[in-house]
Amino acid sequence: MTDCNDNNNGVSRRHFLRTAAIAGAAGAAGAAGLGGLGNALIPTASAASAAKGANKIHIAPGELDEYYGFWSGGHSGEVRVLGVPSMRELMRIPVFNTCSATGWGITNESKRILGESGKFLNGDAHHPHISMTDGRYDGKYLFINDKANTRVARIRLDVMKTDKITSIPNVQGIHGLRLQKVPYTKYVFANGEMPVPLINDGRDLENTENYWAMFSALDAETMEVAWQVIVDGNLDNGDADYTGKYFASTCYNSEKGISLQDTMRNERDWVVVFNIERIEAAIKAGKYKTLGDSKVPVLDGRKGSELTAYVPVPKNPHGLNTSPDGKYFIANGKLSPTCSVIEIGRLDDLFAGKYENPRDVIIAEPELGLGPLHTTFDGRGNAYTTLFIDSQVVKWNIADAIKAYNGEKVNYIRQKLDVHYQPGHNHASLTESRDADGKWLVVLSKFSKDRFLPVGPLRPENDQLIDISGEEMKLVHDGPTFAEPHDCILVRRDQIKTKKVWDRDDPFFADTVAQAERDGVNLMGANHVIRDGNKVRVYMVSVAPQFSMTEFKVKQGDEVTIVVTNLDQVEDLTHGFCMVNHGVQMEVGPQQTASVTFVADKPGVHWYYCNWFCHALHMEMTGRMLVEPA
Ligand code: K7E
Ligand code: CUA
Ligand code: CA
Repeated sequence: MTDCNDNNNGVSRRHFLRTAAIAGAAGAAGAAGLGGLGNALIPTASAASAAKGANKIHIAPGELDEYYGFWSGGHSGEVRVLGVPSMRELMRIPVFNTCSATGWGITNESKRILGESGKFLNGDAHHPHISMTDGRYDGKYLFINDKANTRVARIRLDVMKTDKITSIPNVQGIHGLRLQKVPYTKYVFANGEMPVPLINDGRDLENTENYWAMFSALDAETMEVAWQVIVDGNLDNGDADYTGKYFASTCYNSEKGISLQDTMRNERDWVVVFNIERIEAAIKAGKYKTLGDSKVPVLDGRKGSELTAYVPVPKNPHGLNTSPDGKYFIANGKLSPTCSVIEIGRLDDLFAGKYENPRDVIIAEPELGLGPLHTTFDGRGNAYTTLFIDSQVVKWNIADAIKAYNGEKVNYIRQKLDVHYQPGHNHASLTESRDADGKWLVVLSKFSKDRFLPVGPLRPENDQLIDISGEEMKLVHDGPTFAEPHDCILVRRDQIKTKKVWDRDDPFFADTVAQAERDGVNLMGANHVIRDGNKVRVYMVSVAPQFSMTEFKVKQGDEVTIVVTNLDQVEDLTHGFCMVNHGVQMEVGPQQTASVTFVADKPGVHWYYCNWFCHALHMEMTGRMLVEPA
């Protein structure tokens, strides 16, 4: 029989998956690996009992969702916008990728934003986070990291377009990315994951003792790197607190190992806590240096520095999450079946040197199951941790976990729910803000296996929606996704305010408007063909279903810039411009100006057409470029 008829055999398939995952991890870990991992024998609530949730999941045709969800696109390099709870995909926002539909990476406006790094056609977007004011989402920006090419990008949420991309110097592989929550998002914090020589120009290749990782802070408005701090080990995931004073990050490679085995040698790695106040004071006092060509001030936060504190936790931790009540940093154990709960209220004393053992700031270390990766919160004192190896989400009570750590006999585990399969991140509605409302939980499962129609060897992932509004978690939806959202963020729909048409003075195309002014061209008016040596700028407007210019003539070898301004003011009336056989395609939204530059290298007749469906006569929305032979 086929896989699909195997439904009542779910238990044994799950068992197989779990065994395979453990075997895989243990094989990688070698003998020292997972042998000592605690038990996972706590009763499991069945996914099959997930019939009715208290929340309404079905969003009827024409109804709107309660939440925006922003999904990172992983190594597709983009960001995706979903409606939650329907899990309908609403939009894709190209960031580190090239987009055929919108012309991201092709248009002049996008190339200016991509800058020099636009030569890279790939990206690896992991962690989307929304700017905050006083610990609440303010809906202004979404920031996201690029692990692949060491960048951080910003998306304007009013138009849902990427508007800044910064390449981070002195580090390799930006992984963890989080924002300052309080008093507002002044800084974007970015973790450099892979240690490299301080000046990485080939002079020092082999001496791994001299490889270092750094913590970077970007100014959220200018997107310039404000400062960096050198750390011991490496940096994985982190989060900021609700006072604005502290940021904490996990380190899985305290060994500064080069091989997998090396990185698992130590029984403990650590959480490093950054003292933002002290870092800012040190910058002000000029106690920094710069490295190589970079002008970014770099501070030394290695062990012994007063800028950082290193708190040992079980080996190779992964996620780090701040509870929405502002009380705890929770480090997820990964190779340890535990989470380590750090009381943020003790950090002042830790930095004042009042603890002999830095682990005294840990006030609970609950045993949760195999492979805890990320934790999220319902705002009611419960935490939800993904268990990668167990393919489960465990709901546990933080206050009870603290009691248990203090020797009381309490069961802090509230429920374990099977998810399908191997979950990475999970994310509860509004969980990174003071407004955590405990309604929905999204679990981003890395494998879908048998949950969907088979589509060849490459399968979708499975983002599952779980109703957490009641005592019991209830699985309500399977959501296949293409490679590879790592993480998502859910925000109430009233917290995002979008524009329906572009403002004519929008900075997104201000450079193109400035060029038109220099050319004496009124972008809203007549056609112009401006020749400037062998550069030709062609200005036209679009009104459905026509381009104002239906032909223009250039010479072979000319560098042609097409500037299209969409005069339509109608909501949702986007035009496009595609020059056939020239690799040129772009979106031109209502009241937007967009431009693209290419070389007219082939003599002859070349048609252009509108590629966004705009009118009954959309097919007829065309024109010709006539290229005279050189
Ligand atoms: Cu995949 Cu947040 Cu990059 Cu964990 S990370 S799973
Ligand atoms: Cu204009 Cu299609
Ligand atoms: Ca380690």
